[in-house]
Amino acid sequence: MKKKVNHRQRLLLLIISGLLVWLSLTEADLFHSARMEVIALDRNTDLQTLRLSFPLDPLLDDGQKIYFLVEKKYLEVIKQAGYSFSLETSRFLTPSEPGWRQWLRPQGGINGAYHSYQELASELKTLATAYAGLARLYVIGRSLENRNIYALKISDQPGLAEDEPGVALIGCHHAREWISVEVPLLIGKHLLENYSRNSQVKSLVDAAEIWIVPLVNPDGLEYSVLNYRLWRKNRRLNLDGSYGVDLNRNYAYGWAYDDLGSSPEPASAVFRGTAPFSEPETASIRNLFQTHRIAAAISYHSYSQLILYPWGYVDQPTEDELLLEQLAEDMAALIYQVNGRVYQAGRAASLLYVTNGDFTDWAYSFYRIPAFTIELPPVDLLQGGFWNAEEDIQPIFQENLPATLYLINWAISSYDGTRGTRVRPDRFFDRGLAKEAESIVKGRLGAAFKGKESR
Ligand code: 0X9
Ligand code: ZN
Repeated sequence: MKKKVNHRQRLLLLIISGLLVWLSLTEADLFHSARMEVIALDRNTDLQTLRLSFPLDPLLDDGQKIYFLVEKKYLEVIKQAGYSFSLETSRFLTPSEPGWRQWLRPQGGINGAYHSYQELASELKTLATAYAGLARLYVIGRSLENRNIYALKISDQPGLAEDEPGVALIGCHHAREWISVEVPLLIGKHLLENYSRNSQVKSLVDAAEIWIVPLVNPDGLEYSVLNYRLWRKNRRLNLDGSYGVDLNRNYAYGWAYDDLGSSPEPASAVFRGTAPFSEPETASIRNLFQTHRIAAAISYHSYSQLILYPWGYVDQPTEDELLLEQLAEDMAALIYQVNGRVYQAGRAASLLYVTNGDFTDWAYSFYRIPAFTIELPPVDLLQGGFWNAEEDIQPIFQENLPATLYLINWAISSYDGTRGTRVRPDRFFDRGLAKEAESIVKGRLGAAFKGKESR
């Protein structure tokens, strides 16, 4: 009996000490336990071949070196393949770095002022109830783990599909980019709270249908909050046992165009999935676009302070380069006026890097609408990367507000009901896609777009 008690006590002690160790883990420990390292390579290295050969997650380009996040298990093979790199993990995640703890241990719970899936769901429900005459909450799809993908529709008659341009404001394709949930959410909140006292807001809400989709990747966000802060993809269990599809490589246009802009390797941070729209999360965005006349879109990401427009899959101009460039530059100027932060405007493939299967290439090509990726602050990893201080949520929202209102206004003033009706089959990679685009576009002209919305 005595022995048994001792055994139990020991077990309890073990559990308690285990818990204590777990609670005292810093983010750096978690980072290490996830078996990731940051490596830096000289800019002159043949990065194309390297990135084709190993799953690397680009983090930062400081002008001399390029930094990548990579699983530890690849380090030796990369070395053996003749690449020289330096290990930089400690530089990025040193608990003694000023401000570092503050990013990672915000007050108000593990994710501080940022919204988890549940917190977002209840905030959206509260808004839809409080502003029933202006907002309706729709579920446009469900994630792999069965979470709702919410879209808050803001318009003067939210229950009706009117002949008005739709504007889609989308956040969090990538789990670790928490700020990208907050910006579209706060923009939606601003429209609702200011409708009755601000004539500019009223005229935009009256004449457009604004779709706020703050969280495309709820499973990924949950994983980032609870398990691994730097998680990027969704939570698909892949055939090789690895997890995740990069949702911003899973759209149909130019999908799998090459292995540089996306990867066929399931373990890669930019794995494109097994087929276009293989993921329910991206399919929910397709669903929204198929059933509504979206005339302009912004997909919020972080970080880098950029406003990017198609093409992303090749460094070539679209037929609407001048318009896209003009809109992006106007938005950048409006952003600059608020807090003096510079967001560079440019073509995605040339200003950042090539991607294929991303949201904006698809939205532009299928619907021929202006579609932008806005990479929110900070400007680089040394300024915090994916960690934005809680106090920066408001300023980042504030600086993005006028630019977003400007795009909504543009969508209204240029709307003639035909945008999205000029798809050209010859611009598609395969005939299946061309056919799909044609039928969608025909549908967009039909009466199905007007009338009562179902939730
Ligand atoms: O890689 C992405 O999906 C986006 N950057 S992020 O760091 N937020 O992951 C950029 C997408 C924009 N498209 C291109 N650069 N082609
Ligand atoms: Zn992103």
